[in-house]
Amino acid sequence: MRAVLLTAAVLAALLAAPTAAAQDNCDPNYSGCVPIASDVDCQNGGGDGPAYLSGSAQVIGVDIYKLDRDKNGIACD
Ligand SMILES: [Ca+2]
Repeated sequence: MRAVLLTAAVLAALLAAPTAAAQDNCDPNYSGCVPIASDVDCQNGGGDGPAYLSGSAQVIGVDIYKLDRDKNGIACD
């Protein structure tokens, strides 16, 4: 019984995994290409990186990098 539950949990995790690999290191939470990194900051902001977004991007998922400070759906605007 435990093995069945474990298998189900692994399958669910795999199905829920973002399909980011299809987009060459672009984070699926944003349209436009926001890099996948431990942290991403706006190029013109005062953030410490290690990755930066040049220009803006639309938030289509969760703003995991907190790039949309004014919550209007556009990151780094
Ligand atoms: Ca914004």
